[in-house]
Amino acid sequence: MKLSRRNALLGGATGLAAAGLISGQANAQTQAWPAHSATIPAGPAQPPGRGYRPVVTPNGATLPFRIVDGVKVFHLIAEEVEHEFAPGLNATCWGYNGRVHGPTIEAVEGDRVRVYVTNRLPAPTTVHWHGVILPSGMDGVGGLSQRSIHPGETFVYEWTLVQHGTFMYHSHHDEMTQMALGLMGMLVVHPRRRRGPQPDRDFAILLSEWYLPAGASRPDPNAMSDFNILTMNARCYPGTEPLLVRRGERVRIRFGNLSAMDHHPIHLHGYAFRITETDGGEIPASAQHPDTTVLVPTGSTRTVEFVADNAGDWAMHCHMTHHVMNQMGHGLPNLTGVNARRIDRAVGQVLPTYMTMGQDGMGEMGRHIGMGHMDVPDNSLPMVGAEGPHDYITMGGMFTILKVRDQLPADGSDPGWYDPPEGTMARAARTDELRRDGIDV
Ligand SMILES: [Cu+2]
Repeated sequence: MKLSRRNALLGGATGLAAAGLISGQANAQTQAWPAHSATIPAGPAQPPGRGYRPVVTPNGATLPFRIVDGVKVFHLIAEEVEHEFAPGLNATCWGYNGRVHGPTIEAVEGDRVRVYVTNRLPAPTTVHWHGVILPSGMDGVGGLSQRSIHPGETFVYEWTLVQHGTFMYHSHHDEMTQMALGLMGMLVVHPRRRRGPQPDRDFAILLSEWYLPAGASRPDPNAMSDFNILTMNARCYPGTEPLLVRRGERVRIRFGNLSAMDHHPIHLHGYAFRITETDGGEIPASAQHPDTTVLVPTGSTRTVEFVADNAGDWAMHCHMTHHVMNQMGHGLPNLTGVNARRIDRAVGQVLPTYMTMGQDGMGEMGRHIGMGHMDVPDNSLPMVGAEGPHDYITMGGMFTILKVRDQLPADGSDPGWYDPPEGTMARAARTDELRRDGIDV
């Protein structure tokens, strides 16, 4: 079994070369590709986690599998799912196995995988394995590589993983609708042979965007620009789970982006990381570069690594400021700088709770809503944030927190907020300091 699979792999690569598909300039680079996939040891299928550090999908899950005659067998069920984006904001979405997004599929290079896909949606669907090298007929593009899976049907996909890295899966039938409703997930393939230092923490985060008008119960797939729910693993802040790391640990974060229309520059505070791979493969060490923001184009994955030697609560978020807002009404008039005292008084006579907002920006919006000063529709989230340890956090959407601590609770629970050591936190300046340093306020 082991041998024949390996032979099949070798045969496949040789066949490609013989057919002239891998030819052209015989430089080191082009030669390296077929050679690489041809030398993958097709080892025995191992139980989950054996031989690799399992990926953690914050707010998500990993798809279980069973091993049948050396093949890893998975079962995805496409179905309607009641999904919570954050406490107070729910919608009827489409997902897999009761989750939005679907659970992360995890396997090892050289594994033979068989994925059953059952369609419990009211519409036909398919599953495409994004970035994965496989036979054309397993590629999951509705109409092109297969006929679509009708409601009630179960299809089977099967291939051998000839690469390692970070990939994704998603519907490739009526893409605009089905991906906007949530039909996507991450697919992680670990190298068969250990390459470089193993990460102590390995996270997978899938970025996506939705349009859910305040009070609506289903995302609107027809939106083209006005996305108002920006998510990491289908959750928006304050619904995103923090990433917990012990100080000194080596951290890998795999970002995927299957947003309809947007790329996301994800910025991490407190660190410089190296961008180590894309869904096309590993970036050679000589070409990796340090950065603090990684642009994750839609339809791509980017993996970053760093050693978490800087304790603290570190923001990690999309740097597009409209992507760290929740349910922003983009059609609002600009009220910045407006004196609303007179209008507040006039409207207040007929609507006692009325208060004009936005003259000084949006930062206070979430807090006012939280305090009940402002009526919002049921099932809606304020534009911004949540109470933080020191003040209100004025970001929502594609925002989460990396919590690096010397010690973490043994049960994996949230360690709470970071307590900065004496003398290491910004504070109000004292008069004697201002005088000493010649600052005239
Ligand atoms: Cu963004």
